[in-house]
Amino acid sequence: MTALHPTGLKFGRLLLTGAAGGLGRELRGRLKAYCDTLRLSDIAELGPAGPGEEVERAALEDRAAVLALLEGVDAVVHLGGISTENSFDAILQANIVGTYNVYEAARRHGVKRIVFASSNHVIGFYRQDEVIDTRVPMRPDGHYGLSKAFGENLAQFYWDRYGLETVSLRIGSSFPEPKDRRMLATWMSYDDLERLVVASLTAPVVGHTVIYGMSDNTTSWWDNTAARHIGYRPQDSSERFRAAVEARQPVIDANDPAAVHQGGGFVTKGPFEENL
Ligand code: NAI
Ligand code: 15L
Repeated sequence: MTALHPTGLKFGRLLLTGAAGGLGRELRGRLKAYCDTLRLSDIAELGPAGPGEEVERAALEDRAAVLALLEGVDAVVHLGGISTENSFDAILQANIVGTYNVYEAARRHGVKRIVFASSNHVIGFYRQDEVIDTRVPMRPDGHYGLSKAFGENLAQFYWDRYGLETVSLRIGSSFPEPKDRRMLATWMSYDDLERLVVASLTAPVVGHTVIYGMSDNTTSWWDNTAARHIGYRPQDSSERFRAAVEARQPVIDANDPAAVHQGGGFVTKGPFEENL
């Protein structure tokens, strides 16, 4: 970290993985205010580097490339990887091997903190009629959720053994607006995403903290009390979209797994079941 910034500390160089994705494209413009140099990486095309940017195309499963990617970096916002359910083999490379490579490179380069994009799918099998905090046992709802559970465990291990700090963001649904009734509970606006990422980067001491990534929604299944020290204060709510969402989507059968579990449709057996 170098100079002081009005909202906290300003970093010398921040690395944003998954920078070509939905959240990455959103954060690309927003994170520049918090660092001198924003290094952007993805397996996909990122376009040319703008002022204060560095662009490095890399596959997360390429250990040597990831080691080079983290050189000279103060902190990482790790969004890269497969972001929905997929085959175990695809998830294994991008999310499990890929996240391991990021942590190992961070350790070797002495990076102090990682903000890790976990997901609500690490707890997808909890029911929608219960409220859970950040300390409940994980109940992943598929290969994707399992890979994020691995990422959270990796973060805990690198904190316990090496003192590398992480905030694991169990993001609900971060899109321009909630797409269905479930997302009225899980939605996080892009402005709140920025608040959450910046709070996670700048909170003085985080160890390994898990926090749910959601706006201040009226319906909520998640309790962030144990993560209060991160200083995240959501300022948006899904409520202004409720009427439109409820008009668009008929009430789902109460016994439909999508209406029963917090992970929604992710909990059902899908096309990616293995037949070994
Ligand atoms: P996205 O799918 O739009 O972006 C992910 C990016 O990672 C893509 O640009 C993709 O090219 C890149 N990527 C995939 N495999 C890679 C590999 N092997 N090597 C390097 N880069 C690779 O996803 P989105 O929505 O932007 O999410 C960002 C992160 O946040 C993901 O890790 C996702 O799992 C997590 N998340 C997002 C939520 C949301 O509501 N948007 C909810 C919960 C978690
Ligand atoms: C996720 O983890 C996905 O990345 C995102 O695309 C949504 O499906 C989200 O969860 C959700 O649960 O709505």
